[in-house]
Amino acid sequence: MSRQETCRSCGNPEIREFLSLGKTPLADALVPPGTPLADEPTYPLAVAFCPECTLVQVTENVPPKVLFVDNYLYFSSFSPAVLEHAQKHAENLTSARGLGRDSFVVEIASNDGYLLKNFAAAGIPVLGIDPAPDQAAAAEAAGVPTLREFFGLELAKQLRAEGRRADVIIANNVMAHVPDLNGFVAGMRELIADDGLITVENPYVRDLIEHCAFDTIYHEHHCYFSCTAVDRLVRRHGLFLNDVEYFPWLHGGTLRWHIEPVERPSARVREYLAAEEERGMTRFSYYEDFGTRVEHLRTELRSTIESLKREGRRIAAYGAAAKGATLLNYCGLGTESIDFVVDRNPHKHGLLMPGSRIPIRPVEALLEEQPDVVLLLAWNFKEEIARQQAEYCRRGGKLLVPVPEVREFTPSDSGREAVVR
Ligand code: JHZ
Repeated sequence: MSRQETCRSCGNPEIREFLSLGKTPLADALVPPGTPLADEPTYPLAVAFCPECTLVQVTENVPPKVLFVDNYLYFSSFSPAVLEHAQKHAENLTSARGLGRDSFVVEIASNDGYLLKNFAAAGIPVLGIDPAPDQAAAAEAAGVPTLREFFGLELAKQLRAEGRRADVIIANNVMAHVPDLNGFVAGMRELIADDGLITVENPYVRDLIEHCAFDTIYHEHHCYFSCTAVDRLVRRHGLFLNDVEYFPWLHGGTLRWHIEPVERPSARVREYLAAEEERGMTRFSYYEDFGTRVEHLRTELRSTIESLKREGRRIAAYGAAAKGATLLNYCGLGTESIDFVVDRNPHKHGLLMPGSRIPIRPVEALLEEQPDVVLLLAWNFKEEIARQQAEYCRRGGKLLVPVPEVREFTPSDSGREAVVR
């Protein structure tokens, strides 16, 4: 556990803090019942902006083993929408890059093999890299050879010394998760073939700020990226940001960056970089009032929950998500207002949400108990959950989304936030 005094990307000692969410437990560290409170450590959770390279970052470092080996129950395969997104990505890469039996595709943080299994099924050689033991075992069972390691320069050098260079490296929701950002990118440069392609996905910091998605901030997420921050980061390692795709529905707004050892930026990348400058995202003032907006959202959510409780309503929540832990802890919501949380992932059942200690149950509990209101902690999957919970809603149940504002969500809602460019 240590405080980050300098920028994780460019080393600037003058990073400027703009948000503090107080001290929170680790968002994915679900708690076995009966655990004494003293055994659940909390850590300061604050966010800063680097005026040099524009990177937004948390200011505390929790050791990666504590985050991703000891306390990690996230399995990528529990969302059909994520699986479909991964399958399309594999198909597009296979045809765009002409991948075949002589190619080599590496995924960093390959989790349970949700993505690489598509290449493997097409006979394309793959290697997953993931330190989380249960997820790696699930990947192996799905036909995805997996190295149970953290990725960085050292591992990349080792693979290269064995004569392995990747035609494609995929890094989805992992570049934000590494404390040593430069070591991670240097590792990708080491491993990628000179004519290879790296694709990196992460939630877009613009959506985080503009949609007030403060709950996506937790210790696992060391960084929150813009195109400008990615561009400056990868250049330092002889890599170039050449294209970008936007998925507004994925995790509240996700960018996929295309990064290569040669510089050939698309018109789209240039537009994104110019738009970020124009919007002010490269300056501190863009982030300055975020803390106040987050406080307003907390007040709004607390007063909605309090008035529902005054009316005698029973409230449950959907999604034992990491972001749910941030939301519940920051808003001070616990078992006095929320009876239980449901989740599809059986590894989470029987455990308690960190800090708030709300019990986690299978999704079927919603129809068994028919609470009046379900707070969608996994609001990023609201359409999918609403479709799946049509019967609960038909019986009069209400779905409540907390972000970007507190409101009821009905299955007929398109629910998709406008694409802000
Ligand atoms: P979900 C994850 O964050 C983890 P989390 C990670 N740290 C990351 O970077 C971000 O995503 C981007 C369940 N579920 O994905 C599954 C259902 O029960 O929003 C999960 O436990 N039924 C790598 O943890 C939880 O909800 C469903 O129908 O905040 C959702 O977690 C669906 C779709 C999901 O993220």
